[in-house]
Amino acid sequence: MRKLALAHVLVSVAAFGLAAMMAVMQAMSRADLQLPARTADLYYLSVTAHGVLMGLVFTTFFIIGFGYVIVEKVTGRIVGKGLAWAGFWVALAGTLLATVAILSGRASVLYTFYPPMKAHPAFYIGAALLVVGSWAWAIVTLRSFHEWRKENPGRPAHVGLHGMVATAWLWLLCTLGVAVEVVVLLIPWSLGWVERIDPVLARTLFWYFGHPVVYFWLLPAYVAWYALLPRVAGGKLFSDKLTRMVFVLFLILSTPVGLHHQFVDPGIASQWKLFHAILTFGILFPSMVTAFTVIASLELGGRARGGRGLFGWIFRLPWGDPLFAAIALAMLTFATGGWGGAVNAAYGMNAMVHNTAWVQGHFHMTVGTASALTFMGLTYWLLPRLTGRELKFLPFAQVQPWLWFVGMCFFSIANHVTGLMGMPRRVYEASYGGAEQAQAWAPWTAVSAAGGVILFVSASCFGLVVVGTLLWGRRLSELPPIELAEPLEAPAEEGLFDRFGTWVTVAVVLVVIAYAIPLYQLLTLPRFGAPPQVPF
Ligand code: HAS
Repeated sequence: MRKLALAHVLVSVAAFGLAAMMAVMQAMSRADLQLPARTADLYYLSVTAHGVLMGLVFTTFFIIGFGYVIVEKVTGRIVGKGLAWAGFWVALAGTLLATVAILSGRASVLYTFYPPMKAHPAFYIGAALLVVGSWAWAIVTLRSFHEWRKENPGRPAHVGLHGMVATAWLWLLCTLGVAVEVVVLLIPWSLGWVERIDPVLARTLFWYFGHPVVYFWLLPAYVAWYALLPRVAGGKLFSDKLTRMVFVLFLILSTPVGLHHQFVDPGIASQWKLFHAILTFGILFPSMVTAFTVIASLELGGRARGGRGLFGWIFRLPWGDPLFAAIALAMLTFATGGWGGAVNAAYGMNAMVHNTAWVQGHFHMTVGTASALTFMGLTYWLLPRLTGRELKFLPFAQVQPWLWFVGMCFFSIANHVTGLMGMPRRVYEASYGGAEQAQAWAPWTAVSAAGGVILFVSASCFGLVVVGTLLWGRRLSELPPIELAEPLEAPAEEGLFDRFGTWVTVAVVLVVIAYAIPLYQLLTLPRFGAPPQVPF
């Protein structure tokens, strides 16, 4: 398993490194700094590469690698290693295909690849292969869980595995949307087999996938927050039952909410947008429960370490441990970014922030920190356990999460503010044609650029520790143990939230209720479709 997990983690780190180099250029470009060779086509090539490599490659490969570690730890095996490796190579081939298409300037369609902007067919075929390869991970995870459950009837799986199983089911359910969009609509259209494409139908299928994918990014981070962090903090998991409820709520609510990305889209009845908005507020709840449960677990640890008074326990927590610091700062950042999601979800307020810099502020605090910073901290924890080498340049690993936190505060807060001031997202021309209103944004975009530079320094520290460990890490006489947190009260037997068959059925029914009629209405409208528009 170690080689399989390590292969995925290393691909994720490579994708992160390439994407981080693009990011610092973008942040400075948005501040209207006249960088050498700064052109519109290079900017959109870079934003596409950054979004795809960070949002779709770094996350997916890391989640799969971490997932195999959790599955093996709890069940004692990986059922279907051949399929797991086949999935890795298919996903890697797809990633390379799409990346070459992007870097060659023939797929500057951003990570959401909205048609009628058209990329080279290799981009869409690569994306499809990445998804198909990831399905192998989901099947291997579910098979391993199933085999373990047959041998342990009635015994509840550790919450770490429970969370990864919920993630695997969620992933299989939500990727159906993007698979249909790419294989049925985009690939034939990009090959010229069909002349026109329906942009709203493509967007609807994309966002069927596009919001639940954020919980594919978040839930493995939550697995680390619930199944590792309490033990690292020196305590126990405050509530095993609440944890299982959280993962089940994400499984059933993550997918039937995608229309909240399309509040301003034509062709979709507002009643259905409102229904998705209501369910979106439902999905705030499991994260609020997470905040409560994880903080309570940390308090148990802090007090076990001698913490006194109302907040004294916070200072007793192991802030010198890179894994702990990364996750704790990721959570703090997510507290802000997550509530920004509630603003996004509010039908009225969304009209103010949609397609503004506010949204990029939101997702750099969520996927860019809640998930990404947790994954960087986990990388420090995984490398010695997968390579048998001691973490190299530990001080850099200790300071890197703080640099990320500070840099992200600069970057994201500035983008939230300029978003509220009306600054659009995804716009290359940073002087906005000299518009007077844009002058007010300039000081904030300078703060955002400074944040981008600090983030790049942090990413460089992360890369230095990873490469240093692989090349020069001292060989350990034995592998550090993989120790999962124990709950305050261990459940004696499986309960309501362990019945995945029931909850997957509920999830599918909710998806049908939320999407069948809007899609039917869309398909029965008179639709004309759009010819391809090749950017640059
Ligand atoms: Fe979002 C747009 C709504 C969560 C990512 N989101 C995006 C986009 C991305 C994204 C990538 O309703 C842009 C897509 C694009 O390119 O157009 N989002 C939400 C809501 C939530 C949410 C309601 N988003 C996420 C997560 C993401 C993510 C998670 C990635 C991982 N989002 C939206 C909406 C839009 C949107 C609309 C469309 C906007 C538009 O119009 O374009 C919720 O799930 C958030 C719930 C979270 C909380 C916070 C709980 C706090 C916790 C930590 C507390 C811990 C502490 C511990 C304080 C309520 C769990 C500290 C203690 C110590 C001792 C350290």
